[in-house]
Amino acid sequence: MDQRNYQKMLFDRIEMAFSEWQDRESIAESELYRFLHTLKRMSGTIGMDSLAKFCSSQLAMLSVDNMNRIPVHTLNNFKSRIHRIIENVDVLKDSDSLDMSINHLDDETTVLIIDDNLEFVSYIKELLEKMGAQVIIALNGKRGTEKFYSLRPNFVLIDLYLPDMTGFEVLDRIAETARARHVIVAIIGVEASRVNKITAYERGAMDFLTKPLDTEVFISYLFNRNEMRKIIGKSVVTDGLTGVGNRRYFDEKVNYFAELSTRSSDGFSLIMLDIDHFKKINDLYGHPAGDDVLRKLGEVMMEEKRETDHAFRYGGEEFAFLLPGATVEESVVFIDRVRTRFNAVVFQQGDYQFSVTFSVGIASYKDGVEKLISSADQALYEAKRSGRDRTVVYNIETPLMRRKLHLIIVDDDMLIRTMLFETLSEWSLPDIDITVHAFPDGPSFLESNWFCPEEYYIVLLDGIMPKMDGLEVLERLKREKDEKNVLVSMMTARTGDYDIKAALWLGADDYIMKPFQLKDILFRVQQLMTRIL
Ligand code: GH3
Ligand code: MG
Repeated sequence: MDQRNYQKMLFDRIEMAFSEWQDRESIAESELYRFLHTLKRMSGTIGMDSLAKFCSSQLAMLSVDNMNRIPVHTLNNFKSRIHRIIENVDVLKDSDSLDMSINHLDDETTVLIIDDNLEFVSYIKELLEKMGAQVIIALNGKRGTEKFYSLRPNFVLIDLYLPDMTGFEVLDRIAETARARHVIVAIIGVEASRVNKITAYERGAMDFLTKPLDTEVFISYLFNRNEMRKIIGKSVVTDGLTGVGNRRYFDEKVNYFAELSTRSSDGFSLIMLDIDHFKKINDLYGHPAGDDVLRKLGEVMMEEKRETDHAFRYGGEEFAFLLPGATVEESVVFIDRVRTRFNAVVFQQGDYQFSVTFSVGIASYKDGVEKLISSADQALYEAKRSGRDRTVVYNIETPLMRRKLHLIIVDDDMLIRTMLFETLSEWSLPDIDITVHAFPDGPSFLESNWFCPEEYYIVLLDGIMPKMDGLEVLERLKREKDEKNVLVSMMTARTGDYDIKAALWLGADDYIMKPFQLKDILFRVQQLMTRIL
């Protein structure tokens, strides 16, 4: 459904209200207020800015608490003004994208901001998103550290004083890994004293930025560091932590082998390997212990492979082998050997000992690199789904389960719900089944038996709803289902910092301000999808 249809729905709603008032003597001022308020939100959402502006100007003169009655016949002027605006509707085209006046960062740039000053954070978030970057927010050091490891940002901006620790303590937890991954880490502080700067550099920050930030200086700083990051990235082929090939090198090699096998009859296999319950290891024993596990796995991989095989770190705790000339059967034998050795390793952490397993998906090259990777990935997903610590070989005859992504809209506003539902329902992805669900309120969603542990969820949650407030829904969701496969974006119409802050504290993964435009929502959902899948 395009914007025009939503406008039509909106016009119908306006006409419905007008004709209903027609039959009455008078209406309460509060009723008119609510009508204009809804109209303002919706017209903003679908790009009818002049109508939104008109509503704002009228709202300024009214009060929601006022029980005054307004005679209906005095509304004629008001109605004709709305009609005139509607006749000259300013349709916003989909191509009118975000403000492009500022230069673009590439869309792989992800910035993590660890700071509890919401005014600052939302300002930077908006600025960076306009420039095309992904932005992740953490309001305290603990969450910031977790997000650093799980979402692998390219930039980290850390406030000097956080509610649970200092920025320096965050540095202690991430600096080594950040360095190995060429992540740009900066401390941001109001107190740019000599001692603070020296401590920041000593403990692993690359930069010390002073608050308040000068926007222009900050933008040129970002571009400068981003260029440097890219140049370093291009020249490095090994992963700093584990010593195996990095993701960029994997991309290069897999394309090289694909090219080779189209010219000769030499096939090759891809093994994708993912550590089981790695998050628990981090949670129980700390990230340095997690890093030890990764290092050890890299070591075993390098020792077990043949000279002509290649080992890579594909993502956080996901690794890969490319085995030229190997059949899938040979690949299974090979990975069993790696598995036996790695499972036998006993990790020592203080008084605790633990061992670690991994799951594997294997596919052999047939038609294209993309297909190869998605086949191995699907097989890996099946290995996880069927119990972990095992190998699954991709087989075209027995199609494996496709990943299921659910987009859930919880909003009491029927128009917004319908609009989002219909737009999101038009989406499709090659290897993923997308289902869209819409609920009018929190309880009907929470009680709907919506969750299945092996599937993926993005919840778009309205902030203000009758029956159960959006924040309460969020709180229950995070309390009951704080899973990596459930992401929540809070759609908040409230302007006060408090609500966004409360949402982030409760664990919202993103927020979006209402009134929003459809394209903004789509952009955000797309970003969340890359985060979750
Ligand atoms: P599953 O068995 O389904 O794979 O569960 P999992 O816990 O292994 O997977 P999940 O994706 O939930 O967690 C992956 C974790 O890996 C989250 C992230 O914090 C951690 N991680 C990613 N990169 C690093 C790293 O370089 N060092 C450390 N210590 N942890 C990392
Ligand atoms: Mg894992």
